[in-house]
Amino acid sequence: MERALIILKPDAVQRGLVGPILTRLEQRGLKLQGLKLMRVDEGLARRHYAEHEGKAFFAGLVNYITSAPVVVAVVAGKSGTIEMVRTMVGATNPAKAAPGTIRGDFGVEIGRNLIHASDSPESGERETAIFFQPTELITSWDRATDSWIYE
Ligand code: IDP
Ligand code: MG
Repeated sequence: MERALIILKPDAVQRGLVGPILTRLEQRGLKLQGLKLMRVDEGLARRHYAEHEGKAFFAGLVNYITSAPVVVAVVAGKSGTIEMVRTMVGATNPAKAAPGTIRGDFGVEIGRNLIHASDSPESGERETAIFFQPTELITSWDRATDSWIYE
């Protein structure tokens, strides 16, 4: 089992792309474990993007992610889910992202690239814990049917 934290960034929410993007993830077969609309404050943004602190784009990135509401989701699936989601998301720079990917179909600016997705199982767990309380997540895995149990 693997899970990724997804953030539909302010531009995705403002442009009305929450439905189309979540649809792609759901249609692929991923299961939603958590989902909410929220505002990210500066402390949360800095914690989430700690690995990028000191980089030239860091201040702009924090500004962007805190500028308006986002939708955060946790999507889960079998081993390999993170890599699959990253492939669906596409390259960081939408201008260079392949057609058929989320960034490659909906975006053009690296500073407005629509979506965040965890890049490893470890970051999936770390980022999920930053954005969701355990009680906000549906997490029971049914070994018999190899699928999530929704309560
Ligand atoms: P990722 O989102 O594809 O994993 P990262 O390298 O982890 O890309 O960068 C995190 C986020 O920082 C990107 O999604 C994008 O919003 C922003 N970012 C990365 N590089 C640049 C840049 O060169 N200019 C502006 N923003 C950038
Ligand atoms: Mg990243």
